[in-house]
Amino acid sequence: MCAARDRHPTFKASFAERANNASHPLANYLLRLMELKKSNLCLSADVTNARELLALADRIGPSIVILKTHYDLVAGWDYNPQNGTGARLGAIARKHGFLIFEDRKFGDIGSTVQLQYTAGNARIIDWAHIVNVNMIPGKAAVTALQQAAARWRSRVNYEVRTSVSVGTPVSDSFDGEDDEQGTPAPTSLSAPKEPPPSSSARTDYNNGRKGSIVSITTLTQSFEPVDSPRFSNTIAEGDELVYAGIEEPPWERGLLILAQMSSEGNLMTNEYTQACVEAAREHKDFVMGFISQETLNTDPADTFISMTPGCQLPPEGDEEDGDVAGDGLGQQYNTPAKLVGLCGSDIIIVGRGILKAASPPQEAERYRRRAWKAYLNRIEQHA
Ligand code: 5BU
Repeated sequence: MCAARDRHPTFKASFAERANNASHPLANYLLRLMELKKSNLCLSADVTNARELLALADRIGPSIVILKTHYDLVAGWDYNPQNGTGARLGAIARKHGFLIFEDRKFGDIGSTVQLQYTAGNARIIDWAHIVNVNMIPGKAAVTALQQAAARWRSRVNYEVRTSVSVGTPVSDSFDGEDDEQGTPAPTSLSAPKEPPPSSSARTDYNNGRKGSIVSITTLTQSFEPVDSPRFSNTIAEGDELVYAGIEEPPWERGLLILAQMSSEGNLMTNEYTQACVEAAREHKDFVMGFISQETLNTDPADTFISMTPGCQLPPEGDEEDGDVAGDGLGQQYNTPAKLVGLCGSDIIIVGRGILKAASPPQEAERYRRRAWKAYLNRIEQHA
C-alpha cells in the first residue's frame, strides 16, 4: 500500500531529533509539542455547528496536537475577530496545547488564494496556524500563499487599538474596504492593514482613511507593538490559561501540500505527488509538510511532516490491525500501525472514528495511544 521509505533518516528519527533539524519554526514547535504530549493525533472536527465544535475542542484537546477544521460546514460560525469562533478556538488551543489546521484546500490562481486566505468574513489566517493547498493550479499558489503569510506576519506584531474621541470629523465616509468584506474595521485580533510608521510611538492612524462620522465623533485607530502571540482583550475570563511545558506557538504560519488523497480512485498520480514534493522543497520556509498517505521524504535533506487522513481502528476487541471498511462514499481507511509504522506517516487525522464513538474523549485516547505506539515501534523505542 505504500513504498518502503525506511531508509530515509526521518523514518527512524525521534520527533525530538527532527525538531532540532526543522528549519520551519512552526514545524519545530509542533514536533516538540508531539513529544511533550506523547501524541501524533489530529482530530478532524467535522461537526456542523459552532457550539458543538468548541465543546468538542475542549473535550478532546488533551489528546491531540492538531485540531482540523472545515469552517465552511459549521453553522453559526461567529466571525467576530475578537471573541468569535476562530478566537475562541484559539483560546482552547492555547489551554490544551494544540494547533489549528483549516483544511481549506486552496486551489485557485495566486491572487484569489491570497484573498481567500486573508480576507472575507472568516479571515482564516488570523486563527488557523496551518492551512493546505491543492496543487492543481501550479506552484504559483504556494508562492502566493507564502507572500500573503509573510505580509500578515510583518504586521501582526502590532495591535490595533480603537478609540472614540470627540473632535472635528475628517472624512464623511469609510474607505469602503471593510464594507466590501462585510466585516467591521480590524480590531485587536486582526493584523492591521497599514504598516505602522514606527514600532515605538503610539501613532494615530486616522488621516481620513478610517474616520467615520457619528455626530461629531471620530473613530481613530492606533498601532501598538505586542510581543506575545496571545491576543489581548479577547475571550472570556478563564480562557487565558496556557498549556504548561511549552511556550505559545510562533507567529509563523505553515502550509501543507495536498500530495496524496485517501479516497478511492483519486486522480493523484505518482508524477503529481512528485511535483508536490518539488514545490515543497522550493518553499521550505513555509511548507511544513504534506497531506499524504505515506512519508514523502526521499532526498537526504528532506525534513517534511506527513499528516494522513483515512485512518480508523477496528472496534475495540477485534483484531488489532485488521482491515477497516470504507465509508461507502469513497473514503478508505487504514490503521495507525500501517500508516505510521509501515508507511512513515507522522500524524494521523481521525474524524468519524472518534466523533461517532460512544465516548469521543475515551476513543481519542485510544487512537492517541495506538498511533504513539506505532511511532515508537517505528523508531524502535519502547514506552
Ligand atoms: P473521517 O471521518 O476520518 O473519514 O474524516 C476525514 C477528514 O479528512 C475529512 O474532514 C476529510 O475532508 C479529510 N480528508 C480525507 O478524508 N482524505 C483526504 O485525502 C483529504 C482530506 Br486531503
